[in-house]
Amino acid sequence: MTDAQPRFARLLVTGGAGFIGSCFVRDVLARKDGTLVTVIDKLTYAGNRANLAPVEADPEQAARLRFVEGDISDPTVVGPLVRDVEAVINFAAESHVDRSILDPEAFLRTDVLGVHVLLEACRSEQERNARGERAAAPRFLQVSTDEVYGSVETGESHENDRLEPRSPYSSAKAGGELLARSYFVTYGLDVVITRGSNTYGPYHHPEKLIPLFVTNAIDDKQLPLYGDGLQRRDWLYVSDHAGAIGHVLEQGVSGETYNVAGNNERTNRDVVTTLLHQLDKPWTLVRRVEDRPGHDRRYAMDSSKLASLGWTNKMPFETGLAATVDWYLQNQDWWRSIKAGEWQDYYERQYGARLAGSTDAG
Ligand code: NAD
Ligand code: TDX
Repeated sequence: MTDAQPRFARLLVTGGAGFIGSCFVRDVLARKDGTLVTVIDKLTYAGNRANLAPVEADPEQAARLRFVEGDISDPTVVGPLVRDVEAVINFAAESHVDRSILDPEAFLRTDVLGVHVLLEACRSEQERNARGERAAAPRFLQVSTDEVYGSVETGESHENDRLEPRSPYSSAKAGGELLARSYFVTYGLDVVITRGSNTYGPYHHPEKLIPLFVTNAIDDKQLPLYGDGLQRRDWLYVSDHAGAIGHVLEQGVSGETYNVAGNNERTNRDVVTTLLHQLDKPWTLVRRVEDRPGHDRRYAMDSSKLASLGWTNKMPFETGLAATVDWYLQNQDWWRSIKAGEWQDYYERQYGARLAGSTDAG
């Protein structure tokens, strides 16, 4: 045990077998401060028990992790789990914009209705607390995204800006966080919300830009760049994102929303140039393909509110990208097994016609 005791000793982490959720779980358990973590994860195509392997390899950490395979939209599973914890951190989501364009319904089920089920379970616990049946009401942290602001052509989004989501994914995420906020306003539930920017790092599912391009490039496969590739994203290393969420969990003011920026704004072309350089692969792998419909041109957020809470990111982009590229080179079993199975159908549906009609990317 360390000296600094965390505010919450028992956590329910939803989506803890996904990319950012598993990083949060690995980092919290590695603190070795006695925190107990229950993960609920549906193990969709994006969930992977192997993401928690480092925890399960350490008996002390493994003893403090309980894994439940289940759906956050199922109140019979969620209710008893929330009863046992002091805080709920909701990472669980359908998270890929392109899949939301192909098939939006799953996004509404998990990213909106699933949030509702979790909030209702927290509200029941708040009522138990009011009856003296538990020591405190649970805190609920909703992990949201910069995409709820929509495309930001200039300047930076602030927490009170209007939400203008433009894809089924970001609209569902906006719905989920607005619902969470309404439970603070209406029922006085202890709710905090984070809006993170584009996250990258180890264990990132290969459907997303950086891991898709790194793993395709390792195999000398084509890299499908949408449109002119001059869209801009602000890149945040995964352990910085998970750390910021932990900081807001501990320090965030109830009812407040916090932007988590990366402060590493790059065009997609810049990102691809850097990762190809790190892999020593040629630009000729890159193909210009038909753009994503409704493609947001740029995201950028101001995160001085989070800074004033005492949080700063640690990882510079080029260092983080080099560590990420190295991780994909060293962990080929991890991504090659994902790229078998369901992946093949998805890849054909998303990229088959696009690559067939692709042109030189300049
Ligand atoms: P991910 O797709 O890698 O992981 C999502 C996890 O949720 C998976 O393990 C999946 O099995 C699980 N899940 C999906 N539906 C579920 C359900 N109904 N019940 C239980 N578990 C379910 O996503 P990620 O990139 O780790 O994102 C985590 C969260 O962070 C999401 O809420 C996402 O919207 C948000 N976010 C992501 C980014 C990013 O760049 N990746 C940036 C900002 C915010
Ligand atoms: O094949 C591709 N080609 C391409 O040009 C893919 C997959 C992406 N892109 C472009 C689209 C975007 O401009 O790269 C950029 C990044 O795309 P994604 O990795 O799909 O991320 P994005 O759409 O920006 O959303 C991400 O950040 C915010 C996460 O997937 C979301 O979960 C998070 O909320």
